[in-house]
Order: sequence, then C-alpha cells, then structure tokens
Amino acid sequence: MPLRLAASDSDFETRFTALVEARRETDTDIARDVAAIIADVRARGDDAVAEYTEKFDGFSLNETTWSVDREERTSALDRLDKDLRDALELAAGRIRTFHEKQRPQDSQTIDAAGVRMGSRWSAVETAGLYVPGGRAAYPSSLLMNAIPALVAGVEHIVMVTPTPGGEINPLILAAAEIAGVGEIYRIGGAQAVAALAFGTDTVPSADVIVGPGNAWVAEAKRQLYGTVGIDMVAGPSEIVVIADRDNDPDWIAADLLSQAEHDPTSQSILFTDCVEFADAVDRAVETQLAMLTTEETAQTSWANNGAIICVDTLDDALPLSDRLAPEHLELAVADPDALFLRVRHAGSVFLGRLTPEAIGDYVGGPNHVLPTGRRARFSSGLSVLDFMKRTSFLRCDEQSLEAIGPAAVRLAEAEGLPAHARSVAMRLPRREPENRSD
Ligand code: HSO
Ligand code: ZN
Repeated sequence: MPLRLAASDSDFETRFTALVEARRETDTDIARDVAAIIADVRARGDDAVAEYTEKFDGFSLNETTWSVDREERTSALDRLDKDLRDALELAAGRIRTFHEKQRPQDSQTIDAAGVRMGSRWSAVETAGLYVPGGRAAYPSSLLMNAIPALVAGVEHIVMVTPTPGGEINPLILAAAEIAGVGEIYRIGGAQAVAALAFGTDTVPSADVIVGPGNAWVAEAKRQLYGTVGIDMVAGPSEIVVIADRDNDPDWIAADLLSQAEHDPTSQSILFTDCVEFADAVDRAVETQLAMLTTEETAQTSWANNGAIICVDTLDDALPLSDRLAPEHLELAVADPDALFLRVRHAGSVFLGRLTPEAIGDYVGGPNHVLPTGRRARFSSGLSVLDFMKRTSFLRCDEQSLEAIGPAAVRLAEAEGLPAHARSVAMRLPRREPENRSD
C-alpha cells in the first residue's frame, strides 16, 4: 500500500516531512574498494583494467575484443527493425534540435573605463560515455547522453560498456551508431571509469564522463570528479503528478507506474484535490500492476515509496511539490501554465493531460538525465553546457589601464603581494615602480 495523506490530517506536516526526508539511495560501503581499483588502473593501465574485467565480468580482453569494430556496429544498425530504427532516428533528431538551441553565445563588452572583456565558450575534446550492461542499458539514455556532447562540438565520444558474455545489446549498438559515438570499449565498472579518467595505452582519456551506472560506477565518478568533469551522481527516479478530478484515473495510474517500474527504489507521488479520484487512481494502479512484466519492481516501488496526497486545492500542492523538488513533475490539469508559473523546483515539467512523462523519456526533445533526490533545488538536467567550458578574456589599453590599474596596485599592496603591484604599476605611465631598497 502506498502512503496515504491528506493535508487536513493533524499530523500532516510531520508525515509529509518524513516523506520529503526519506532516503531511498542505498548506502554501499565500497569507497575503499573503488579507491583501490582507481589507484591500480592509474598505476598499471591496461593490465589492471584487463584483470578487473576478467574478475568482475568474466570477460577476457585481447587485441580483438577490447573494442567493437565498425562492421559490428553498422551491421547492428542494418539488422534493426525498420520501425525501431525510425523511432530511434526520430528521437535522435528531436533531441538534437532541442539541444542545438542550448548552444551558448560568446559575449563581449567594452565598459565605461574602456576595458574590453567577455567570455568565449569551447567544447571539451573528449567525452567518456558510460553505458550500463544488462537490463538498465537504455538506448534512449545513450541518445540523451551522446547527442548533447556532439551538439556542443566534442570531437571524440568514447563509450564503455561491460559485456560479461562479450555481447552488446544490438539496440545499444544501433543507437550508438545513430548518435555518432566514435569508439566503443568492452569494459565497465569502476575500472572503466578510471581508464577513461586517466587514459591507458588502449583507452583514450576523457575530459568529462557522463552516463548512468551501478553503485561502483557512481562511486568511481564521485572519486574522480576533479580529475575529470562528471554529469551528476544520479539516484533512483521519481515522478510527482498533480491531477484534478477531470482526469482519467487509468491515465494517471499508468503515469505513476511508468516511474515505479524503473527500480524498487523509484518513487511516484500523486497530489489531487478529490478523494474519490484518489481512490480511483489507487484502484487503477492495482489493476494495471498485474498487467506489467515489471510488476515486481513496480509493486515494490509503489508499496514502499509511493504516496497519494489529498490537498484542498491544487494550488496547495505546489509548495509541497517544491519541497520534494522532483525529477519529473506532471501537471495534469486543463490550464497547466497557470500552475507552472508557480513551480520553482523540478527537473522537468510535463504540461497538460496529453503530455505523459514517458514522452519526455524518449522523443520529446529535452534531456531525460535529470536531478533526482531533491537535487533539482540546485541543479539542472544534462545539457550542452555540461560538455563546454567558458574562457573569459580582458583587454586594457593605456587609458583603461590608467583608470583601473591604481586600484589593483593598492589592493595588491594590501594583500602583501608586491610582484602583483609592480606588474601593474610598471605599466602605468605616470607612476614609476617603487624600488624596494629606496
Ligand atoms: N525515466 C528515466 C529515463 C528512461 N526512461 C529511460 C525510460 N528509459 C530517467 O528518469
Ligand atoms: Zn523512464
């Protein structure tokens, strides 16, 4: 049974706070093991990566098995069902178009003192893309991670993925081909992340590493952050749906289950202003659960982390939703824009009854890699900017240096940094540098 709350309950605040603060991310104490793998890969490169791959994936790497050759990739694409290929291409095209609008503008100004200044954006050279093995290997996620990198102007996208049997899901290979991934290596886990961070004789080093992975991958990314850039450390996914009584309860139940089926630790929460509608959705969830091949996962998620919350008016749901800062927020009402104006913390918002979150997972255009676990309070979904950095610049001439230089000299002296002071003062026409021995 999901949690059932009503804003009118006397203990609502306590119980809602408990819901907001509940930790769904499992703590695994692997920091030390991961640190040892990272140190070993750093010291011994390919040999260490091959040993861990043998040990953890039972897969032996040799000259022909490290990377996936071109022929294997193109044949995966050629063999793909036409409708599936069309769907992937539609998704890729729409994701590309959306992300192209995120390309930032360089800027420059000349201020009142006559100083020219600005900033110029450039892409990182190499992006590392982690793709998990097994069930959680989603072609849609591959597109969502790779396309923003390419749109940013990244030259090399190096993908890694564990292949216990040597096999890579052909749909993943086809998506990699459509997305424009450059190279694919059959390695995974912390050792693959370390190989990307430092580079080995075989694996090129990446400047930024993105993509979902298990606890070992997440911990490796966390530890290597600083050596390389990373996207984010993602937790279990979530959805909040704000729905009025005019919705079809079946639709809303399906939306809640679409996140619940991701993982037993996922979370789906409904806010509504109508008790009868809440009951109807509750029943519809039970009915639909039985139809899903993912029933076990979805059932566990819904029973352990799901919630149905009745509020007096839907407006009351907005501050509560903000406190949850959900990864996904659906506004299933006739006038979603009015509610949307008041949303502050959410990774991505789905407006109106005809925009289920799953549309955004696949073909909408905006990125589906989004902040979870209330991180939408301070961070955003993956974007082109995650693969770019800004270089600022300044140019003074005689007059402008004269206008602002003396203040720099004064500040440098106050900080006890005489070389700083001299380097500015020497260039100022009317002030001779002071001689220390004077
Ligand atoms: N909803 C997931 C992404 C995904 N869904 C991939 C289906 N495939 C991110 O929260
Ligand atoms: Zn999803």
